[in-house]
Amino acid sequence: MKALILGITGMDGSYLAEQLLKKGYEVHGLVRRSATWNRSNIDHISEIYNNLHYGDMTDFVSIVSVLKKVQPDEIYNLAAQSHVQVSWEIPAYTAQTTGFGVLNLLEAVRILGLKTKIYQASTSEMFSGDPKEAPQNELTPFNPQSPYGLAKLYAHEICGIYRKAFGMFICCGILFNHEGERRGENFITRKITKGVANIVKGKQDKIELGNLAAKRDWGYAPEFTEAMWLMLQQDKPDDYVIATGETHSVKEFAEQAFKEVNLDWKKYVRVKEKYIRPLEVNLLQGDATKAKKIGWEPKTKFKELVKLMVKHDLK
Ligand code: NAP
Ligand code: F7E
Repeated sequence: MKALILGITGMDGSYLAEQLLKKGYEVHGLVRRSATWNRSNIDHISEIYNNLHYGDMTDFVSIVSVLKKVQPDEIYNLAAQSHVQVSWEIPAYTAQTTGFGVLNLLEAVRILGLKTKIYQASTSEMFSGDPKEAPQNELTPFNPQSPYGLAKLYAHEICGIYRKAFGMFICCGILFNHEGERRGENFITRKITKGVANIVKGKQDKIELGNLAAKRDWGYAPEFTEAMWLMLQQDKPDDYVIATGETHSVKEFAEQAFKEVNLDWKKYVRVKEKYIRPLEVNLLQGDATKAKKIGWEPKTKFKELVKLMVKHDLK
């Protein structure tokens, strides 16, 4: 089996590449040209050195060219401008990459006449986060609160339309927040765990954060990337919520992370206006009952997740 991972240099892409190689796949990846090295998450995976192809989701020609060359059995589209707050600063670019880029991919597969199965990385940011709607499942109405959420909703809906219209095998995983040792350092969990480690090492004296009240359903990324693969192994394509079912506030995450090193979070955390978003998704808590039916269940829960991330950053 041959898989192509779009977004292979990101957190999920790198975990998924390792997992697919273990399952015996030939793994290919799309990489962007950048002036500085952007492959630190995959540098250790020697099996894919010769299978990395330059391209960009906004560049249709490059997508067609890579697909024609690789002819994959499965495509995992994890490529996106994935930062919600940044999407307020570059809304048009976010729409082009995270939204319209997916249309480029679907059209390329369709025009080339490939029978490739496609996984699309949908997100809980397509929900409003209104506490009255929690826990959210596959039937909860979408109502995004950011340019990122809206771009992902376009991608999600166009996948559904191509699945119905052209019989394409496309699965969308509506994944709730998932974190890990390779999480980008400007997402809240890693910002906190890295900050805690830096405070212990004497490299930083405080952590500046935005909304401490927002609640998220945080899981462990390698378990979530396993769910992506599982979806594509089913007889029929479908959409699935992937989540732990637990919800915790940003404040609770900070409190727990500082507890790991016996420090009081209140002495080190400051609220800074610039990290508060124009609109917020207040409460996310996923109901992954449907995914359970295909054999997926979360294993790592909140405290264990905080512990493993703090431990990693203390090294
Ligand atoms: P990430 O670490 O930010 O990785 C994003 C990947 O997309 C990187 O490899 C990046 O390449 C690539 N990329 C960005 N713009 C691109 C473009 N125009 N063309 C080609 N590649 C591009 O994201 P992640 O946390 O692993 O998440 C994976 C996917 O799941 C994303 O689509 C994200 O939106 C979605 N998602 C994430 C979560 C979560 O909690 N992590 C939850 C739900 C959905 P560079 O390295 O070159 O920047
Ligand atoms: O924020 C609050 C912030 O940036 C989580 C992406 O992977 O998951 C991620 O999106 C919460 C929000 O993730 C800071 O306001 C407070 O309520 O870690 P985050 P996100 O926005 O939930 C979804 C499912 C995705 O699909 C996305 O790709 O934390 N918060 N203070 C802060 N957040 C950040 N980043 N920085 C702060 O200082």
